Amino acid sequence: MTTAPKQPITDVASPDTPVRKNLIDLGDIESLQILDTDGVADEAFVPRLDDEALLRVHRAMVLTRTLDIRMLNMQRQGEMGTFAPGIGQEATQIGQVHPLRSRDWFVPSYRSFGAQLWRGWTIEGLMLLWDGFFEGFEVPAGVNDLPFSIVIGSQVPVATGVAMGIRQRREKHVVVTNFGDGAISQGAVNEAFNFAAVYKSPIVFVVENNGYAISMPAEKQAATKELARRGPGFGIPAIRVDGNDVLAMIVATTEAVDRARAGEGPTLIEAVTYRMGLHTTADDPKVYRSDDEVDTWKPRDPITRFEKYLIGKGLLDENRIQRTGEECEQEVLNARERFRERAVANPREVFEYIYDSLPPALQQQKREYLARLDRKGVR
Ligand SMILES: Cc1ncc(C[n+]2csc(CCOP(=O)(O)OP(=O)(O)O)c2C)c(N)n1
Ligand SMILES: [Mg+2]
Repeated sequence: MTTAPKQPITDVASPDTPVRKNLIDLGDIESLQILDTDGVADEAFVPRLDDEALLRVHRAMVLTRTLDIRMLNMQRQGEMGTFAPGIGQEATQIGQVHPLRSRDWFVPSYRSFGAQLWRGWTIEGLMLLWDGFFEGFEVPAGVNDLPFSIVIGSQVPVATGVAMGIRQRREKHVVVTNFGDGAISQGAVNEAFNFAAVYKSPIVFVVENNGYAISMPAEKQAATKELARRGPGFGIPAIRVDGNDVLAMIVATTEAVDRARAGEGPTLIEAVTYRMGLHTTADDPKVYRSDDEVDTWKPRDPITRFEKYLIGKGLLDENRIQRTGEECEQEVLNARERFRERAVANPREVFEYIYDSLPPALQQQKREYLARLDRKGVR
């Protein structure tokens, strides 16, 4: 599929090994890396983006991380519900939606802040959503995305159905859907692969191999280390991409989206990345992985790596990096104010919206609950 010659990418199991020296023999599976850990690009493969577009990608990654960190603080202070941080996966996130047009479809899993922000979801909307307000699920005007799914892999057959519909209606839209190294074990995901391939559906499957499904390491999840290998068995061309290299993600996704739009069917992109932080705010990864392991991934941080590249091109310097960080922080804080204005819970609503008429047992619970609120003086 890609016209680029094969590029080695680092073996996931040995992240401390210098990137270009650690070849993996993938046989018929192509792999792609453009930026090395020093931020030096293989210019032959760099996507054609002007300076402004490159800086926009950088800012989007910084904003994503800023939001993640701020929301973690809010959660620890009791102002946010449980959520799934994506620290370390920013390049995978921005790269996978970069080539999409507004009327294309993005059908995400729950760890997709970066991609959703790029698609136009608002920061306060995402905050509302993760704080349990249904208003946060409203899809932004102008895009065709679906809200994320927390039921592992369940969004993948839905996304495939959307893509099959697009083809049946002879539309030119494309679907990108993402899911994890754990989700790829789900039967429904594999059924979706088969449907997509047989019906040549315009869909790009992005499996974000971040090393873990909660505490389950990827090497215990699947006997095949390279998840991209799942593609060819279904008749789906696949590529293994360095998911911490935003340029490689953009190139791979652009080619896959172009193929889909041209009627050539699905592609599977394995984005090899690492979840630097918690699975969710309810998780403590220290119980199942060492700090040393996490440290080995720090030199591959997708943001600092891209910054090194942009500094080398003369587009960024330390001052500008600092300014971008401060601007993103301010943007998130402003959104937090708007979130606070809207995040006013009405505890009397908890029995609404699910049943048209409540079953007797729930009617009883509702009466008891409302009486309790009355007793406590909760309005
Ligand atoms: C059907 C289903 N089973 C179990 C869970 C509990 N669960 C939540 S996240 C998760 C792990 C998913 O790992 P992966 O697919 O690698 O995605 P990641 O969280 O790493 O992004 C599990 C088992 C769930 N949400 N849905
Ligand atoms: Mg995972």
